[in-house]
Amino acid sequence: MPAICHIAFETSCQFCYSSRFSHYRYHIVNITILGPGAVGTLYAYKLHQAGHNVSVWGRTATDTVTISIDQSPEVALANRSRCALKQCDLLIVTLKAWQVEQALTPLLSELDSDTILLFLHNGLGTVDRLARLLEAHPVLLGTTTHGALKQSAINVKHTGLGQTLIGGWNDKGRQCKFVAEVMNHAFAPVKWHPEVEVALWTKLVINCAINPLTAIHQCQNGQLAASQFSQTIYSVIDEAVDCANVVGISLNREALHTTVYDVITATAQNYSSMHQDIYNKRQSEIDFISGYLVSIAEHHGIAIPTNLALYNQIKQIESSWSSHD
Ligand code: KPL
Repeated sequence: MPAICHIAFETSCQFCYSSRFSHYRYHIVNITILGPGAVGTLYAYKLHQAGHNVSVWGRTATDTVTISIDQSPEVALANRSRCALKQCDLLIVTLKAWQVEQALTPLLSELDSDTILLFLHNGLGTVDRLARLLEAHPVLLGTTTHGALKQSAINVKHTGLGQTLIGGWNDKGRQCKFVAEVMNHAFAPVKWHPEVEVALWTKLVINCAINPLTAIHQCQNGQLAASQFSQTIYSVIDEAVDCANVVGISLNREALHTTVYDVITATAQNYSSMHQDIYNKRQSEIDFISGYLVSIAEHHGIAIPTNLALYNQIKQIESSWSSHD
């Protein structure tokens, strides 16, 4: 049983996660990172440095993996340890959105129902697909603006200091505000967002505007500031706001236009994650970015021609690899 439960029983609280925090802060927390890519490795390293008991669940079949950030010393973490999984208080899912369902489903039966799950990836829709399987767990969603680049199998470069916002997806998750403090202690700033869906939708709109265009035009984010893209970017945002409204998320169009252009400027030298995926002929997260809007639009009978066209273009590029390679 995870350590968090012992703490709860010691304090005889009634399934109230938040009241555990004052005790939790002084305990080592068992954390597993599912998907130790660039962002996952960054968190694994920082949480380990802060004294938590961190393991990873990666693709390699080795019992341990060695990681390092920038020039810092290497650390070895347990990998694919079923024992660590059973003891896990917090499972942070940093896989690509399209990998989540397949990778997480077989692991869920190994977890204690008190294990907190935090989903930290681009795009939306993964948790909806797993909703029934997740209902016993406290579930959190998050978004981060940290920049990270995997330089080798073991080293990750922290390319840009960002912030992480997390919040509850279900009632049990909404009682887990203390997780933001645990994580903030390890890798500040991590903030609790009482309406995390709004933050995730904002990030979704940024990704819908930047990612497919940079992948299709094979350019850095900053090149989207050119006037030739402005009409498309404005339409992407307007259509996304219509989709958000129909599912009860209120977004401000004007504020989003400013935010998208701010991100284009702040990340001008970056190649978006979708650009990198398409460039390297890897499956992109399009189904959970523009594709998420497309599914909402279809369900509610809304026309989103610009997002649909970008979605189809990326899908076409992806399908051309299997037919020609
Ligand atoms: O999240 C990103 C991504 O590349 O996926 C942005 C914000 C567009 C930064 O590149």
